[in-house]
Amino acid sequence: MKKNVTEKIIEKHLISGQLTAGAPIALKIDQTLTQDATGTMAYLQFEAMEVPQVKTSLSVSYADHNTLQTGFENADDHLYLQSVANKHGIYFSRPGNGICHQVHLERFGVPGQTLLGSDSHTPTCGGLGMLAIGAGGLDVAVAMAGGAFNLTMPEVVQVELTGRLAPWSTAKDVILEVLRQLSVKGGVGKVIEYTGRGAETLTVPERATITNMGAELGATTSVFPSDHITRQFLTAQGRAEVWTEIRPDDDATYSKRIAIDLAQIEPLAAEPHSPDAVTEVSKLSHINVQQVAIGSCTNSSYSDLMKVAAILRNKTVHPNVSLVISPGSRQVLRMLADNGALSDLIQAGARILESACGPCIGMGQSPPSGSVSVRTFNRNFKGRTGTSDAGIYLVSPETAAATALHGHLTDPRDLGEPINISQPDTFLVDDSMIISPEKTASNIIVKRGPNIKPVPLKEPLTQEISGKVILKTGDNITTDDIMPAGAKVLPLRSNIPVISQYVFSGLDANFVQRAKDNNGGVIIGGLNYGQGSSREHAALAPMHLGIKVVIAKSFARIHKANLVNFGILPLTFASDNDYEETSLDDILTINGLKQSLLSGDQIVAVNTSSGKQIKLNHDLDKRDIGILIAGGLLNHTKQKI
Ligand code: MIC
Ligand code: SF4
Repeated sequence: MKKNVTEKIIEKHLISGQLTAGAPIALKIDQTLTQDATGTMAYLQFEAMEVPQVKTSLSVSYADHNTLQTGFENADDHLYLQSVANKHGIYFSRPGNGICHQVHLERFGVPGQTLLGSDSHTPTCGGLGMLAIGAGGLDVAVAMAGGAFNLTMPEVVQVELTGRLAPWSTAKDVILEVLRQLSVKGGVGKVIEYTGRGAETLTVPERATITNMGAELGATTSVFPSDHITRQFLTAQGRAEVWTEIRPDDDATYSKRIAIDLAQIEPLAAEPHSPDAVTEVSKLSHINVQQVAIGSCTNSSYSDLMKVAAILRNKTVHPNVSLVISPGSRQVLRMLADNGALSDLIQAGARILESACGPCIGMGQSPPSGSVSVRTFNRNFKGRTGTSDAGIYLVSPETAAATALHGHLTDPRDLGEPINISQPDTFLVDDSMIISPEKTASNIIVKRGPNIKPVPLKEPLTQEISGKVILKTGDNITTDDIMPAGAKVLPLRSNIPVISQYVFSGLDANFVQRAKDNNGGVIIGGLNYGQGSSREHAALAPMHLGIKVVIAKSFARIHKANLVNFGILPLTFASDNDYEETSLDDILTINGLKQSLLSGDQIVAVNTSSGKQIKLNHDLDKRDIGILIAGGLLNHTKQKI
């Protein structure tokens, strides 16, 4: 059979199942990554499995999100992460070394291997020809313990690239175009595979920008072939030996084909408040801008920032704009420092932040009230910056730099002569901020600060579930809505009882009180419920508040898996009418639930307020049902042992 890149990698890692879209499959995981905001929970769960050393070929723990120390919590978490990594055979990338996805691309990614990361932008390494998937921390913990990763065999969509990008058009504009065409739910259940002669004109960091932001399509992952461009990049990183060629067979088949002529791509922007609200930058020049933020795992490579430096050289940032720049890695920052580009940025008035996620996750640099912030990041969900009435536009580094100079959204083509930055023959390689684990680790003491609390467990599923509807939402609810991040809440990631007090706080300030008054309850959601991040806190914290079931029109992949992992039932409405007719404060009762799940019978909820019956569906497989009945994956694993 002719195979595409995705099928080739999956086939090599298949533990069970078949390459038929929609079927449950289990994959062997070669590498894992975690970051500090999801890592503490992942390692607490890994410790509970009592496996002395990780069983992957490589596991790396990064500290990149929680880098503002306004209290002891983040610093304590970093000590925990460093010591637990040291004990269990995990590399630790110290704070300041860079954003997990950028560093992993530079230093660890291997074409043809699988990578599971507790962060939704793990697909960044798809730019190297890896099958790189984002998941909840518990799934990553299981993979570190040697377990398989279970998922639904995705459909593979081909995006065939032809032509070459015009001057001032960028890889960011390519993924924004794909988002415009497919929307934030268009990738659910799919892998987006890029092919064609156009792909060969893109460098690995450009490809990584595209695969990174494929997360915003809701896709399982995105992938490019591994070719001579991949080999050049790995050689320049001093890692030529890990390169292998992986290309789709001629006549490989795909479930759908999208054709994009790179030459037709214009500078684009995602308007507030969704990454798929895409329009041409040239139509937005009337919008005045108060903040520009350049960086994040999408757009902070060496060439991205070199272009920004070249645009800003010998100029000054517009007086009404605050420009902040967070380089993606210490490698990038040092190279800019060594060749003088950092000086150009500083001279122009850029505020240089450390190599970390920073403003992208609301760790500082919230924009002013009612302002416009233009960012090179991947998410512009309302309130994610920490300023709920700010409008965020997502653009390329070139558009961001042009905008910083002019004070209004600016098409970079207005800058005139294009800038050419060639890929370096060698990157500056310095792994001294990556700590290798001890070989004899049994006597290492894991440091646990007072904010680090055990992972709560749930009771097994009961035959009957009954609860009040305590929230009804619209479509595309994000995990930022469910479990906000930002400088205030992120330090609480290791303490579920405390962080639970913030569930839905940006959307409905009374939600937590209603959950407490009603002993939990039911959440009603629209389409694509739980889009965005991989944070399992968006399931764990509602579980702690007693939420038993979420009934939505449809779910985002990672969030649905997290709900199952923590014993919350993800059910869907058989008819959209029932969504319309279910209201806040209705009492819903599902009888014979366990029985229906096991037998495959229709699940029916009775709305005791109206007397109406509501037919509910699910696409849970046997394993998911076993996990839900046990009250979550931790209970399920314990029972098995
Ligand atoms: C994000 O971009 O939202 C995050 C913060 O990186 C999350 C992970 C988290 O919430 O810790 C993600 O994308 O998975
Ligand atoms: Fe960090 Fe932002 Fe990337 Fe998430 S999207 S990993 S917060 S840089």
